[in-house]
Formats: sequence, C-alpha cells, structure tokens
Amino acid sequence: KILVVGACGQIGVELTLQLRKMYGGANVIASDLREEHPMLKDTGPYIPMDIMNKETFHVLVLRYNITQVYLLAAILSATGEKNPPLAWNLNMQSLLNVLEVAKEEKLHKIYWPSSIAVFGPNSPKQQTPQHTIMEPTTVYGVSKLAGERWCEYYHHRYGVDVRSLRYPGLISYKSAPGGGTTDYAIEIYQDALREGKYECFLKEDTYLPMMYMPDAIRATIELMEADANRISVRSSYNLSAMSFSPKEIGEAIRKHLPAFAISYAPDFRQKIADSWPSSIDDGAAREDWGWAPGYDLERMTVDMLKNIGGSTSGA
Ligand code: VAH
Repeated sequence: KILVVGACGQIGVELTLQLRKMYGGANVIASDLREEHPMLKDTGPYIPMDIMNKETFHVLVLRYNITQVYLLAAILSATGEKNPPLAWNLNMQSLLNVLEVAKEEKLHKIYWPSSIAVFGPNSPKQQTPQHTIMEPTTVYGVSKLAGERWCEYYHHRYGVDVRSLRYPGLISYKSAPGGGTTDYAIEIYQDALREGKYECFLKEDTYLPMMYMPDAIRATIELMEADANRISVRSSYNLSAMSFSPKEIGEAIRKHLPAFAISYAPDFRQKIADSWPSSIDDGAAREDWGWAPGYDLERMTVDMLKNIGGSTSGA
C-alpha cells in the first residue's frame, strides 16, 4: 500500500489522485495535518497524521501494510523565511522519520521532493548542472540540500530505495500553493481572470525555471516506476520544462486576455528568486529514465485559463 504524507498540499492532492487512478483508491492512503482536501473526498482512505511524530507514523505504516511513502509535507521558501526554526525542523525531521522507518521496515520505495532552491547565488545561473556548487541562502534550500545528502546516505548505507526530483516552480489550479516564491505564476492567472490585472511581487525580468503540474506529476511517477538500476542519482535529479519571466507570462496571458495589465512591486521574495538559477540542465533525468516535458508556456496558459474558476481551491 502507498502512503502520501502531505496529501492536501499543492503537489499532494494531484499526486494522490493520480496514484489512486493507477493503483486503486483503497491502495493509496492519504494523510495530512489538516482536514481532508475536498478534491480527495470519497477517492480513498484519509488519515489525519502528524509526520513529526515518528511513533504514530511507524504504527500507521505497520497497521496499513504500507510499502511505499511519498513525503510531500514541507514549509516552502517564502514561508520558511518567516519562521526558520520551524521550517528546518519540519522539513528535516519529517524526512529523517520516514528514512528511519523505511530502513527498519524495509519499505519498498520512498519519494521525497527537492527543489531548485538547493542552488544559491554562486551556482551557475544558466543550464545549472546536476553536480555543481550549492550554497542555498534560504532555510528551505538549506533543508532541501541537507535532505538530499540524507537520502544519499540512507541509500548507500542501508539500501533504502529513496528517489527525488529537484522541482522547478510548479504551476497548478487544483489546490492552493504552499507559500513559495514562484507562486506569482499561479496568482497571475487567477487575478487575470478575476480582476484583469496583477501586481507581481517579482521584477519583470526575473527568469525562473517553471513546470506545469501535470508534467511534475508525470515526472514523479516515471521516476518511481523506473528500474532501480537506471537510477544513477540518489541525491535528487535536476528537472526542467521551461523558464520564463513575469513579463513573458504576462504577454502569454495577454494573447488570450488582451486587456490584461501587469504591474510590479518586488518584495522580500525578489532576493530569494535572484539567488536561484534561471534555467536547469536536466540531462541526467533525460538519460537515466527518459524524462521529456509536455507543456510549454503557451500550452500551460491555455489550460490554466480554461480550468481556473470551477476548480480553484477555496482552501
Ligand atoms: C518555492 N514553489 O517557491 C517552491 C519551489 C522552486 C520553487 O521550491 O519555494
């Protein structure tokens, strides 16, 4: 059975729904601290759980015969800077709890997301390599960098089959984002439809690596389904689909909503965005397990504008 921890988050909701489609609702247990997300209702078992409590997590693994864990609980970059100790504690202890139980119970596979936030101001900005300088300047990035080292340690020392992707900024409409620096690229679509304008908290030429959620979900599944002997990276794979700036996504929206107006009021998140790469080299993912993105800015924009409204989460 599969357990998704953090199933009510931006990635968790869509990953849980996809896993349930593939393996059957009853075989995918969703858990989170919060009450069940409306989109998960009646699609499979939901168990409130605090992943910071290793014992209750361990008991749940035994009681429900869990063999795979997807750990998506985390505090993201912007929120993390408002409470560094909490971000470090949650992001690290949740992973260590999962890795320890995976070792003790010989769980089949573990998934844990990293992020382009592991790179810092002196990492190469363009086509950032899989292996390079990594001096992250956010607590979130530090926790993801440390987490990658722990994943590699548990794999090489104890044989835990833990796999990971360095997600770029993820854009989706089904569930609310969790306080990231890239969330402007979600808000912009919602505001464009609701108000016809958007005040962006990043400068117009801030290029960031981005990906549409359907691609991120597919990449996660493809990585987890790949033969173990094809996985050459046990820290976390670079993953890429596109890069764009607020100016460019504004222009993509204006093609469909000609009256849309964008203004700029950079805030504390500008400094975070400036520390990250503008584009990513995901050659290792393409080589090892055949990664290829499906959505570019235009295709994503059409899909986002078409779907927002009905299914934007109220949460
Ligand atoms: C954040 N959406 O902004 C996340 C992600 C690369 C960005 O890690 O913190």
